[in-house]
Parts: sequence; C-alpha cells; structure tokens
Amino acid sequence: MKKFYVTTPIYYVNDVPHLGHAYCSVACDVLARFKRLDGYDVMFLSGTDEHGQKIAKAAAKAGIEPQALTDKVSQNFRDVLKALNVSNDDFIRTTEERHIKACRVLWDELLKRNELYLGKYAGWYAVRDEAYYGEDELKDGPNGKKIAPSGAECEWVEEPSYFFRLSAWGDKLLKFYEENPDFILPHSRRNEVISFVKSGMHDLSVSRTAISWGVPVPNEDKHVMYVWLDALTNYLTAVGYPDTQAESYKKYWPADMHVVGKDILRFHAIYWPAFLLAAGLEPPKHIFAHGWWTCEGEKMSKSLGNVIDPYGLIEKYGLDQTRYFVLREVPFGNDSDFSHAAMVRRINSDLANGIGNLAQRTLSQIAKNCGGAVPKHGEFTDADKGLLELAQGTLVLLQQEFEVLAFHKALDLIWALIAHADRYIDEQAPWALKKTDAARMETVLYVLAETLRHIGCFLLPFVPEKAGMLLDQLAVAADRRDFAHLTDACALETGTPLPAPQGLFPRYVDEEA
Ligand code: ME8
Repeated sequence: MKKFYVTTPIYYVNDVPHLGHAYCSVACDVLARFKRLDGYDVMFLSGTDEHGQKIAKAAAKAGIEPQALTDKVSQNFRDVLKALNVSNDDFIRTTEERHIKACRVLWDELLKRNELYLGKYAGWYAVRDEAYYGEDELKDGPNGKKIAPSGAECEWVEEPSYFFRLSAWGDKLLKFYEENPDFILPHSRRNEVISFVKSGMHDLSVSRTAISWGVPVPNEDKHVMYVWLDALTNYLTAVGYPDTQAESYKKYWPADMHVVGKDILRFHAIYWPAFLLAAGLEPPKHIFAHGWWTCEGEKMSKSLGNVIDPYGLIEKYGLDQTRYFVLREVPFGNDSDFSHAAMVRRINSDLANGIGNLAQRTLSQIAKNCGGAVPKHGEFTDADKGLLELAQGTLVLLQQEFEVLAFHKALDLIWALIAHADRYIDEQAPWALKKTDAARMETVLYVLAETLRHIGCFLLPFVPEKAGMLLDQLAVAADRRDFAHLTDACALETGTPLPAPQGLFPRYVDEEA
C-alpha cells in the first residue's frame, strides 16, 4: 500500500488557538483525508511545542509552573482540532517521555558523528521567534532595541553553548535542493531559501544554559537543547524514533509533507534537513510554506485582542462552511486578510447556490417523480456522456492539484463540474420531460445523481459532514465512498430507495445587517 506521512507544525502553548492555527490544521486534514480516499496508508500528526524560553516566560507571567501551563494550553489545541473535525492519527507533546528520549538519542548521534562541539554563544536572540539573528539582519527599533526581520525584539545573549556545524552543510544543502526541485513548495519560496544558504551559513547554537525549561542535554547538567532542535525532532518521535527498526518508522519515515507557516520555513528547509543528513537519516520529501492570515490588515495576536476565534466562526457560519472558506478564499501559500463579508459571499454563492442548489433540484425531483428511488437510465446521449466523462476525468486533475496543495484549484475543478451539471439540468429540463418522455427524464436524473455521487466523494476531504450527508441521500454505503469506487461511472443501482432530501447548505442571512 502507498503511504503518506503529513504533519502540521507543533503549536506553541503560549497562545490561544486562533484562525491561523485552525487554517494549517484544516489544510493538513483535507490533504490527509484526500490521500486516505485515494488509497494511501496515511499517518497524520499534529501536536504542541512546549519547551523553550518563550513558554518559560509565559508561565512565569501567568505565575504557574511551565508544566502546568503546557498541560492546560496543549489541551486547548487538542480540543480545537476536535471541534474542526481534524482527523489526526496522533497528537504529540514535546514534554512527553517518548519525545525526550528521541531528542537525546538524536543528540548523541550528532555528537558521535562529530557534528557538535562546545563553545560560547555571544549574539542576538529573539525569544518570540526562538531564533538567533546575525547583526546584519537587524534593524534599530525604539529605545535602542534591535528588531528582527519578523518584527520581534532581540536581546543580547552570552552563554556557553554547543554548536552544530551548520557551516559545513551549505554546499550539501544546495546540492540537495538541486536534486529535489520539489522539496520546497510552493516553488516561489525556493529562491529565498537558496539565497539564504548561499549567503553563507554560520554554525548554529543548539544548547542553552541561561534557561532550564527544555530537554536536558545528555551528560551536561547545565545545558538544555535549543527548542528548535527539540521541536523539529517531534516528526521523528511520532513514528517511533529512535527505534529505526519499528514498524511505524520503516513504514512512514521520511515524512512526505511538512506543512508550515511561511515564517518558519527557514527552520524546516535548512536546519531540519541538515540535522537529519548529519545524523545519517533521510530528510523529508516536501516542505510546504503556507501564507499568513491577518485581521483587518493587522497580525493577529492575543495582545492586540484581534484574534479570530475558530469556535466563533463554527458557531456563526457552521463547521464545514468555515473549513471550505479558508481553503477556497485564497491560494494556499498566499497571505489573506480575514473578512466576514467574504465569508458570507462564499457561503451563499458557492455553497447554498452552488452545490446546495444542484443537490436540492436533483434530489427533490427524484423524490417527487421517481418514487424516491435511484432512477432507471436508458441509452446515454452525447450530453449525458459529456457530463459523466467530466465527472470521471476530474479525479486525475484533483490528484495533480493535491500534489502541490493547490486546494483552491481543486475546488475550482469541483465547481466547474457543478457548473456543467447546472447547465445540463437547465438544458435537459427534466421537469418538462415528466409529461413528454418519462423514460428520458429518468435518464437525465440518473446522470445527475451519478454526478452528485462523484461530487460528494470529491468534497469529502473538504466538507466531510456535508459531503457525507449528500452521499447518505444517494444511499452510497460508507465503504463505497473512496476514490476506487469512482472507476465505475454508473455505480448507483436503479431502484435503491433514497431518504427524503434535506437541504445541505442554507443561505446565510446576517441578522445584524
Ligand atoms: O512556530 N496565519 O508555533 P506557532 C496563518 N512551535 N497561519 C498561522 C498564523 C496566522 N496568522 N498564526 C499561526 C511555531 N499560524 C513553532 C513550530 S514546528 C516543529 C514548531 C500557523 O504556534 C502557521 O502554520 O507560533 C504556523 O507555522 C503555525 O501556526 C505554528 O505557529
């Protein structure tokens, strides 16, 4: 069986889960669900990033122990995944024993291979990003502060530290990018990584002595691991590392797709493959950097009080409406500004008037005029064949778009099929055939029902509940909803009783407007 290992970033537990976190998790969920339907054995991982200075500081501010903070906030992230109907197979916390063990074994491996050495770090550090910055990258801010390109404030740090020999990996990384042109997606992000590596790499500080909230470095009481080395290792831990003979490790590693926000591409596309290659492990196949959601043009943040709460969206607009909107509104990889007006437009035009209306028109005519059962089809005309062929041909196009996580283009393809079906129903006018040619009316409604079966299967990854309802209304059994069951263009069996049709997507009427 083909396998697919997909991951979200692990979320910092100093924040409330907001639209940005929901976005990435839903995107990975859509990908995982698509691959499962397409016959892959999928491993889908999410989790929380719980160590480091940022978390220690947040706990101190809240007046609680870091472990207590992480227990509470990690659960909030777990809960929001559930509320979003995200189907992750595992949820990892970096404070778990399995993970601490994995980090320490990886460390020993790097040390054994002479990839680490003890030195002293003297330079700039941004706690918000948990990142080291070179002097040349910084700008002067107010009150003599130094500001990183991300906008984070930097502080001067001097401490004994272990270093990873990153400077020795530049050429090997460049060769790796050249040999794997699809490693960094979307392709538009590739150059920024390559030019950063070409500009020359310094060895990377990978342990800290000024803080203690982290994975202890083996045999070095005063050092804890740099939080990014710890965090990135989560992708290995979850499939069984350090047991490289474990069934799950052999099956799933290397990861097929790490989906990350564009702000953390450098860590995933540079440090991560360097650590792995240095430890003699295979790097992941692809890193996809998605874009950023802002709210009214501002970065969302707890302190600005402008975070978009996923629970609020689900309550106001519905779960599947929310999932659909975030993936339809903007190409995955681009930035977007959240707007309620755009959300309402999408719900009404694409969902209520688009798929909702097509399903309603078809299913209510079947209920009224075909005795509430799958109609009988006669010989197909060119128009019938044209629609069925488009439905059949859509799968391979979707598979191509999913290779590069072009969710909006995948949805475009499904909506092109819906538009074709809308034209077909208008042209064939089954309501008029009722009196003149009942047999032809049944054929037309059969073709539409089959098209809806295809659309239902294609929509399952995006809107699992609503697509499930649609397939229920066509009496498609739960074990016949995967893409293998689309090889037959006419799988619906004439005479199968259908349940009474129910609306899928109501129009959204803004009561406050
Ligand atoms: O960076 N728009 O965690 P994090 C879109 N722990 N996506 C957003 C977003 C926004 N406004 N805000 C957050 C970390 N995200 C590290 C990762 S991985 C080994 C360690 C999404 O909680 C985006 O995918 O700050 C981002 O990369 C992710 O949440 C994690 O952000």
